[in-house]
Amino acid sequence: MTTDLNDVRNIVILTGAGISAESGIDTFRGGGGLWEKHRVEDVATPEAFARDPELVLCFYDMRRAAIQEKEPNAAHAALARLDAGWPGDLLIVTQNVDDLHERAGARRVLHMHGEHLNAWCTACDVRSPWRDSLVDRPACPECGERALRPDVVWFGEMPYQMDRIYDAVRKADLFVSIGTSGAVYPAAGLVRTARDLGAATLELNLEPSQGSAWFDETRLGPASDLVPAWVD
Ligand code: BV8
Repeated sequence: MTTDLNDVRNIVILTGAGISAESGIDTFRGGGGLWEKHRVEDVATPEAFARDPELVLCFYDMRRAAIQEKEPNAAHAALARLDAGWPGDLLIVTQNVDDLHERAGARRVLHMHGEHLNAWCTACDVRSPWRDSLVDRPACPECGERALRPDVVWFGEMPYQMDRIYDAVRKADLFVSIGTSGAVYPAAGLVRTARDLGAATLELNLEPSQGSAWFDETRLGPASDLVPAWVD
């Protein structure tokens, strides 16, 4: 199977925390990662939110504030260039909840784990753009209820727009994974679906991921080197 851009028409690109690492945003697993400072079950599950909303809201307040100080890096910019000029189908399926793909200029982006810069009202079910703190339980701009939570997909919750993701994977000639450990499902299973349906598969990562065996080709290194070299 060829992973050469000259030979393909429809592309799905899965990104993870590693593509934002060089922008200064902590990854989850690995030296000093987010999950090393906080146990997943303490901050990224509905049970944790019910048990200790203040801890969870503080955890997300800290990350929401941090991403607003960060800038996209050369990997985000290269994907935005590819998106802007690609004549075929292209979908960037990101597990990331930051907005660096969009701020780099990418348009065809799908946040399967939600977005930090939205708040979700559990009273009226409306999602609103949100850049401030949630820990003081501000009122929902839509209904006025103090029922806002981060608009992110926690463990045990269904990722967003899975039907649209699988449609894109079914049509893909090429599936590229960038900066993800392959630890979290169903995102980590997408490469196997793509491969089973005949797509070529390429992994660009700092180190081999848990799913490396499923890729036709793995290139190791920082995303800010690998992605521009692949795109340009
Ligand atoms: C669900 C919240 C079902 C937002 C996150 C099998 C099938 C289905 C589900 C499961 C399954 N087995 C287990 C499950 C349950 C669970 C799961 O996968 N658990 C794991 C831990 C075993 N999955 C779920 O709960 C999912 N929901 O399945 O629902 C369902 C069905 C019906 C009805 C209802 C429900 C929900 C998963 C989403 C969880 N939310 N985040 C937030 O806080 O951010 S997951 C979290 O991990 C982030 O979203 C993150 O995106 C994701 C994956 O992490 P990575 O992005 O890969 O980051 P990581 O640090 O791990 O790795 C970074 C990589 O980058 C490394 O490889 C590193 O080498 C590399 N790197 C570092 N620097 C660079 C670099 N690469 C390049 N350049 C660099 N400079």
